[in-house]
Amino acid sequence: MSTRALCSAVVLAFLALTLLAVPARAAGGPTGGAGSQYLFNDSLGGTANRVFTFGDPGDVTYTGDWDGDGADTPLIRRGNTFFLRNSNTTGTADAVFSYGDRGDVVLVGDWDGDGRDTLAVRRGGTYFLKNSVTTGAADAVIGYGDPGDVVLAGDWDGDGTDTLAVRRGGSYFLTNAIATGVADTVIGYGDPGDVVLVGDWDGNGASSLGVRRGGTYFVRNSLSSGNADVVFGYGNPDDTAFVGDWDGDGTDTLGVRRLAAGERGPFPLAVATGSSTQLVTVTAPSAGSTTAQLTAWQLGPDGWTAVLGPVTARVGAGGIGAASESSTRTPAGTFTLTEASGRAANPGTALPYRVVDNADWWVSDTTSPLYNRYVRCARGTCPFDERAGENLGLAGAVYDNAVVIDYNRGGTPGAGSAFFLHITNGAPTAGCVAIDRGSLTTLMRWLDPASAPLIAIGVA
Ligand SMILES: [Ca+2]
Ligand SMILES: [Ca+2]
Ligand SMILES: [Ca+2]
Ligand SMILES: [Ca+2]
Repeated sequence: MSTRALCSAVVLAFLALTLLAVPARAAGGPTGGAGSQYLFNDSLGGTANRVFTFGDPGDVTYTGDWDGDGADTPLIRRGNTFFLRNSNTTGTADAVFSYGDRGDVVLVGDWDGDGRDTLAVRRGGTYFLKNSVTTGAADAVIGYGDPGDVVLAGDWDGDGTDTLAVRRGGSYFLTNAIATGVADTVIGYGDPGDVVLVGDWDGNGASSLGVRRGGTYFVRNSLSSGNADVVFGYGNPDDTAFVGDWDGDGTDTLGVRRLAAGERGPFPLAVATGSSTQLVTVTAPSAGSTTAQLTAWQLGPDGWTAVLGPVTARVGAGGIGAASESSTRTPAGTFTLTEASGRAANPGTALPYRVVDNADWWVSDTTSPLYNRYVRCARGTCPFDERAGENLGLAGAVYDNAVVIDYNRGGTPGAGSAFFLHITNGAPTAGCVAIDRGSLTTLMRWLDPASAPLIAIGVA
């Protein structure tokens, strides 16, 4: 960011789903994802021209211009210890320092305009800024926005100094001073559910906004409402993606982070976490096994760590693999977790939760346009074959609480329907994942829509 480029941690959206939550990370924040492999591209569009490895696959990482040479490079965080690298090549850390407390939220920016990026720690609406990548106390303390705000860092006026913006839905409240105060500019861009990127796309020195929808990026070169100036594709829809000036030419472009060949990070199976910061893994020892292990993982200050489990899970009587309406296999793959329901009251999940009764259904009629959707209708009046529908109220205690596994939510006929993470009765399931009631309650209280939680199911 010495060239007033901005690095941003961008979050992967699952835009096929309308229940998308905006993950809380934003520009200046961590890159997200897992893997030691970085694929940087010096152009908007095209393929990566810098591919290298750094750190461990489970590390939490950032990017910035630590040495002021104009090029942004990676930084690993482990608690309150930081390991920086000054070139986009495979190698070990060039410097190590400590800042803040283990649990702090960290932002990257050039707070004093000297061409070097440094850290700020955020505690609610208060920011403790440091102007060197060295161990020591904060150089400045400011307040901005509200504790719950999504915060971006950028050089909005092109004066060489990064300042803050808060995002509330599709509106951005920008300030140009490192001082406590009110917004200088308010603009609208994109939709409230969009993943936002901050960068200097045209090299004019000032940061502006872009949004990501799947693998397509829509960037704008001015801080004003309007249509995208450039639209391009990069990487895979399940990549995390972030912004930086990898070659120091003054123009920001994109990078992605992935598992290197043979890597699976701390997880029991290789999974593309994108920019999600919560992951549930469900792994069985063989494709035919009906018993699996469930573990919950969180990307935090120490990287990806297990926060629940492993606990025993029962899976489909047909094991794990390709799911269909005519099998009892649990679908293998990685899926979002965006909503929950149950016959009982919400046990304390932040996911959208629906209390169900005998008029609540999940449609398994492969001939219905409502296939693999939730529908509410009184028994005997439903616009689908009720014999091919799962009545959520009549399903018994196993459905006292359940999280929907977003498999086949597009409703491909016959590809399988009604997959949930629910309470076990000790038996194999018809394709769901089932765990004990206490563990499910703990898991549901942990699941946070702002972390875009995923479930990865497979054989390992
Ligand atoms: Ca640099
Ligand atoms: Ca600086
Ligand atoms: Ca500025
Ligand atoms: Ca560049």
